[in-house]
Amino acid sequence: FTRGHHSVGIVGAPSWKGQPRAGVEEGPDLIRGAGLVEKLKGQGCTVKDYGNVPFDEVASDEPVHGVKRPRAVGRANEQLSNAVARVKRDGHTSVMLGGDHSLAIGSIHGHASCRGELSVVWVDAHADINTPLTSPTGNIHGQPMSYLIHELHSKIPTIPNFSWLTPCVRAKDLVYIGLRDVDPGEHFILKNLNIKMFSMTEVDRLGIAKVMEQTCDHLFSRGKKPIHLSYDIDALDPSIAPATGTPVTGGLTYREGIYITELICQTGLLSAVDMVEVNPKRGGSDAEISSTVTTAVDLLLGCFGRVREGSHPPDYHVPKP
Ligand code: NNH
Ligand code: MN
Ligand code: MN
Ligand code: MN
Repeated sequence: FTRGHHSVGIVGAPSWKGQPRAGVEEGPDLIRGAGLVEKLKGQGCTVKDYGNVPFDEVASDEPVHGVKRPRAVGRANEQLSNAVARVKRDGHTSVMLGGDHSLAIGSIHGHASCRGELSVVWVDAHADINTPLTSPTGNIHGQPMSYLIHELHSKIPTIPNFSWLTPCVRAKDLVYIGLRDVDPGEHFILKNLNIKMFSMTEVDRLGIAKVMEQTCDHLFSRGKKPIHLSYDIDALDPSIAPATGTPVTGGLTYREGIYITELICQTGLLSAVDMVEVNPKRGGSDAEISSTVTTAVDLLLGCFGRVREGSHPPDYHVPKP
């Protein structure tokens, strides 16, 4: 009675080390605590929760090429890649709950290791495609796409605990939605590799319906690949999702954010989702935290068949008096 039957496998990735602000590691349990599993089941999904990945401790982790906490982030992503690969082998659509956005490295790599070439839809205020050498901060959550893109491979220096990682996404298979805070090096890369992007300017110009139409046209023009949706909660406007590490004003409305998930669900190609950067310690009040977490849950429900017009079971009958 929703759009098709979805079998969902949830992996929690409670790590903050791709950025400096504590609290984002509480994301997975907070999102579960808001009833994600129950709500997915309530809309007809089969759900298996694989729990949180038990990330290894890393003793000493000095910066390398300016990259902060490389060994912990590298090892965590290797573990996460294996966890997501298992979810995919078991036949589920993978849902990775972060944690910071550096965890997309392991999530996308694990997904690609089972399904081959992917389309990636990256919904974010930020492009997260700095190389270690263009990064203004050294935070790996601003870098994950540069490690994953074939075309950038020669620009990535050797970083400890990343030797397991090989690029698995083509520049033409990536689409950005929601950008409004892009660093100079990132902008050069986006233009140079001709990566499809819908910044907030395009969302304003076209409206979200055309943005999604053109996103699908772009991705499907070279055949249909499984979709990896990587959703940074900071894509949404801080008025709805304030509890996040780097809020940027002028973001997606709740309705635009939900519309993206409804259209991705409708493609029938959604194969993995990341929901990242929910950080309760960055919320100014309980109301701010709960609005952020509720929005994250609603976006995930939209990925798996919830539609705003409502729905009914196929055998539904209006009771006779
Ligand atoms: N572009 C900045 C950096 O590379 C900020 C990235 N912050 C994010 N990305 N929250 O989604 O550090
Ligand atoms: Mn991000
Ligand atoms: Mn972001
Ligand atoms: Mn669907």
